[in-house]
Amino acid sequence: MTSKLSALNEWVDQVSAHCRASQVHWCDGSEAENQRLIDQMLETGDLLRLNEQTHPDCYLHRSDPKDVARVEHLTFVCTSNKEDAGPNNNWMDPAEAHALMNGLFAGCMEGRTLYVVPYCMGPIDSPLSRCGVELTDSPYVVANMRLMTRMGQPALARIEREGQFVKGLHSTGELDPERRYIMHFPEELSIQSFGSGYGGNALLGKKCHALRIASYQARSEGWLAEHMLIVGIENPAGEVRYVAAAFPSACGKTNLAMLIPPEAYREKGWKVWTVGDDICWLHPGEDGRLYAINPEAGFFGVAPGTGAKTNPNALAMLDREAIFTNVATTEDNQPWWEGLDERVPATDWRGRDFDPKNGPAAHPNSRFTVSIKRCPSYSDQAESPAGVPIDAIVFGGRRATLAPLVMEARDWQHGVLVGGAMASETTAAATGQVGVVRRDPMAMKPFCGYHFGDYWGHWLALGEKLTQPPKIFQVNWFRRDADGGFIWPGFGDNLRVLEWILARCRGEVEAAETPVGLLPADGGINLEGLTEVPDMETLLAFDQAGWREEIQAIEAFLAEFEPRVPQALKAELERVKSALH
Ligand code: OXD
Ligand code: MN
Repeated sequence: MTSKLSALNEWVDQVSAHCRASQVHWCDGSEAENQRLIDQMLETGDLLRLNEQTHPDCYLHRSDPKDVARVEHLTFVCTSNKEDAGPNNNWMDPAEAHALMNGLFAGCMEGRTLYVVPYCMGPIDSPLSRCGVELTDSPYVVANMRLMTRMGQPALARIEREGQFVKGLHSTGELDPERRYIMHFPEELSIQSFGSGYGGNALLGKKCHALRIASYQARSEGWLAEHMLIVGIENPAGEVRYVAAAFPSACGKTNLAMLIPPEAYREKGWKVWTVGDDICWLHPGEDGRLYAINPEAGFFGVAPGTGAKTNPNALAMLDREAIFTNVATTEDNQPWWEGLDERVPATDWRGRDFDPKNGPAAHPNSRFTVSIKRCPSYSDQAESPAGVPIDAIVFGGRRATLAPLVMEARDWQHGVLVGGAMASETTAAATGQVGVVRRDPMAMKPFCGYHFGDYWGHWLALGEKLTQPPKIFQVNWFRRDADGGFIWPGFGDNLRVLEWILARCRGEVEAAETPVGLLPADGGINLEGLTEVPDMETLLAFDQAGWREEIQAIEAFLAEFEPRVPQALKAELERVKSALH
C-alpha cells in the first residue's frame, strides 16, 4: 500500500528541485527545533532579542520597509472560469499564473533551506478542522506558523490519516514589490506566494488558506469561512453565550475578542472568554444551530493602539514568547508602539534613532504574534472539537456617520443584506489609501475566494438549513462628533452593546422598528457606571435622508455583481427601499 504521504513527498521533491533548495527540513514543531531557528535568525539579524528581563523569549523582526502589509492589488484568485472569481477578486488564468509563478520560483531557494511546515487549522481532533502544508524558505514564517497554527508532527499524522491537505508554496524571493504575487488556485486547493514576508501574504495558513481557499471549499461542503472573531460572554448567572463578529482589518477585533467588562459589570459577575480574534469557521449542527471553531492557534494582532485601557489582556500576554514585527523600541530595548504608554521610544521601526519628523515610531501596521494559550481570557471551549454554538452574528464597520451604534436585522435574509452592504473606512492593514469608505461585505472584500454573488447565495442557502439561526446585528463603534472625536467610549464598554444583543437573542428586551432594522428602544443600552454619558441620541438616530442615499449606493454596489446577485437579496433590498420612501 502506498503511504498517504507519498503525494506530499513527491510534491516536496519536485518543489525542492525546481527551487534548487540547498536543504530540506521537515518541521516537527518541537521546542528544540524552534530554538534552533530562533538562534539562527538572531545570528543572521532576522530577529533581534528584546529585553530579557522584561520580555523573556520575545523577539523583534524588522521587515523590509516596502513589505509591511497585505498587497490586495497583487493577490489573485485563479479559477478556470474568470466569472467564478467575481469582480471582488483579481483574476488570472490558472495556466498563465502557473507559468508566471514557475518562472519566479525557478532557482529561488539556491543557498536557502526549504522548510516543510505541516499544519492543522482548527483543533487537531476536530472533524471541522482542515490541514495544509506550507513550503517556505523563511525561518520567520516557520516561527510565526508555529504560533499561529497547530504545526508539526500531530498535523503531519492527521495528513497521513486523511491524505488531503492544502498545498502552499512560499518564497520571500528578493522582497521586490515588482516581483510579488499572492496566487490562489481554489480548484486545486493550492496557494503560491512570492516576494513578501509579511504575515497576511506569507503565513499561508491565515488569509490564504483559512479564508480564501476555505471559503471556496466551504461553499461546496455547506459551511462558511469568515473574517470573524469568536467571543463567549458569561452573564452573572454563569451562562456563556457565543457571538461571532466580522470587522474589517484593524477595526478592533482583537480588542473585542478579549475585552475586559466595565467595573459595574465585573462586580456583578460578567466575564468574557476569547475563542478567536480573526477567523471563524461556521458549521450547521444537527440541532439546527450554527457552530464555530477558530482555525487559528495564535494572534497576529495590530500593535499600535494596544494599551492598558484598550486591551489589558493583550498586554498581559505580550511580555513573553512573542514575536514583534516593525514595532519601535525603548532605550532599554523593550518593544514600544503608539498607544502603549507615555514613554518616548529610542529607536523607530526601521531601526533609526526615533525622530517624530519621520512619522510614527512603530509602523501603523506593526504586529505581535503570540500563542492564543497565553491569553488570560482564553476560553476552555476553544479546543472543543464540535465548536461553540453561536447565538449572534455581528457585522461591524468603521463609519464616522450614518451607521448607528447597533441595529438588528429583521431575519437571516435581511441580515445577509446588512452584511453584504457593509462599508468601512480603510486602514493600514493593506497597502493603499487609509480612511476612505469602501464597501466591505461581511468584512470579506479582501478574503472571499469566489464571486460575491455566489457567496451571498451560499449565505442565504445555509440560513435555510438552520432551524435555530443566530440573530444578525450591525454595530459601529466609530461614530464621530462635530469635532471629529469618537462618541462611543468603545473597548470594554462595547459589552453594553453585546448585552443588548444577547438580550434580544433571548427575546428579553424591546426594539424600535425602522425601515433599515431594529434599534434599541429608549434606555435599551445599559449605561450604568459610565462617568460621561455619550450622546445616545446621535448614536441611535435613524437618518431617513442619509439612508435613502445609502440604499442607492448599496443598490449600485450590488449591481456590480450581476448577473449573480441572488433574487432574494434584491427582493430584500426592494423591501427596505420601499419602506424608506
Ligand atoms: C489581519 C488582516 O492581519 O485582516 O488579520 O489584515
Ligand atoms: Mn484579519
